[in-house]
Amino acid sequence: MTEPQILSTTATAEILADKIRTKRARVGIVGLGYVGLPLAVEFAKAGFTVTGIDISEEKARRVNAGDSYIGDIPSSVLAPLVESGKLRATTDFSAVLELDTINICVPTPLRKTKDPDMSFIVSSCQEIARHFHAGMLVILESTTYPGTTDEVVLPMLTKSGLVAGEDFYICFSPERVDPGNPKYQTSNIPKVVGGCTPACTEMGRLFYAQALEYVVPVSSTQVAEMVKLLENTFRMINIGLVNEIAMMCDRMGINVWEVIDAAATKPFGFMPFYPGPGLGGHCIPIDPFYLSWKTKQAGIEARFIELAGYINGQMPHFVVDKIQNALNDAAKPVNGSKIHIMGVAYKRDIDDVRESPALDVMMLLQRKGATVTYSDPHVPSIKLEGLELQSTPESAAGDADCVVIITDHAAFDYPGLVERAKLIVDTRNALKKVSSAKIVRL
Ligand code: SAJ
Repeated sequence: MTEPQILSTTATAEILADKIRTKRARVGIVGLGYVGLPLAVEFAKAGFTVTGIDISEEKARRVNAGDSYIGDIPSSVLAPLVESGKLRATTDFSAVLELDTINICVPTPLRKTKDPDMSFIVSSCQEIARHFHAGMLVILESTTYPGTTDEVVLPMLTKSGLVAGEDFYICFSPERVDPGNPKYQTSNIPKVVGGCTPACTEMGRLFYAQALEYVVPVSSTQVAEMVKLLENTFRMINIGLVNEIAMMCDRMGINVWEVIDAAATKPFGFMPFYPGPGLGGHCIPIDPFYLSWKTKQAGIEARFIELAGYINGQMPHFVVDKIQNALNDAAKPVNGSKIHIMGVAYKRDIDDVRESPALDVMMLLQRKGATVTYSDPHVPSIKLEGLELQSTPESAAGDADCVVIITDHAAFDYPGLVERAKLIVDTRNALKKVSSAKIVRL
């Protein structure tokens, strides 16, 4: 692709663009989590010298020891990059003085009030601004509401008197990392990038093009910020829709799983989503509320988001009702029953319990007087209302009055479970191929 001449308009642009093209640019990644560390590795693999900056001494120590804590990055990939000097980590932000580019990959959680918690972005930008200098490219990757880059990050950098698009370059680029995805990893996921000015966008495009396979430049930071929110709001709302369909089918005695599988045979105009015990993870339940918070400021109610949030939030209660009714049919009250949960991670085959609906279901059951245990090969222990619970072997399911499949890990022995369990509530259709009176499906 012949590059537009926009980067030859100023000496600053030409110098930085040349450093990027020749891989002499010194790359900085702030935030070495499931987004930042894979990104740092990709640029180090592409030949750049990369400095990771994290507030965690432990993360910095483990990176410098070539000891990966991110599932998608084996230590066998990380260690050689560290040994060759291509990648190092530090907790000292003064490293910014020596850097040419910085990607900010810090968390953007929600507060309890469902308002955006911008504290990680603000604190990292405050540190960056203290050592910021002319000729830099700064790219925010943390998922956030449209306007954050221009309204929050930019002013913290222009305080230096430097001008965006002339003295330095600033962009937003949404992270699209899907932990554990065997097919799509950082290098081959199309990378959207939008800048505060056309020169910023082009500098961001040039930067990512050195290490990633596909780059998608867009016209502004707001477009880039909105792209991510549309992607994840789309998912959240469609999951909410299928959860509501599941509740309708339940009331009408229709097998929702059969309905979805048959609908999915439509070769166009349909995309299957599946009902479940609720919406977990650090993206899908969170990101849409960054959008609804911002639109509320603009006087627009994000009604779909609020409604989907409500429906998804109802699913743990719906599952507990199913369990209560199933036990009732066996003349057993929840109070005093032993209930064993299979899988507590927020989705299959991962170890992350953030926002996991399993925790809500277990808490609701405990409050009704049940004795709750769990098995999860990926999650050795959890904290439930302040109490630590250890994962127990699957064989414990045989002692329970009711077993509940909350997360359908591939590692589970499903035939063995059907054999030993007295009663099973299956919230994931993990036992779709098994017909047995002891199985109650969502
Ligand atoms: N879920 C359902 N029904 C579905 C799909 C998901 O109940 O049909 C539930 C899951 O069990 C989980 C939650 O929703 O509790 C979120 O699941 P997810 O599959 O969306 O997985 P995440 O949270 O890891 O989402 C990430 C996102 N990636 C990024 O934000 C970069 C999302 O955009 C991806 O589409 C998703 O991975 C993916 O496709 O795996």
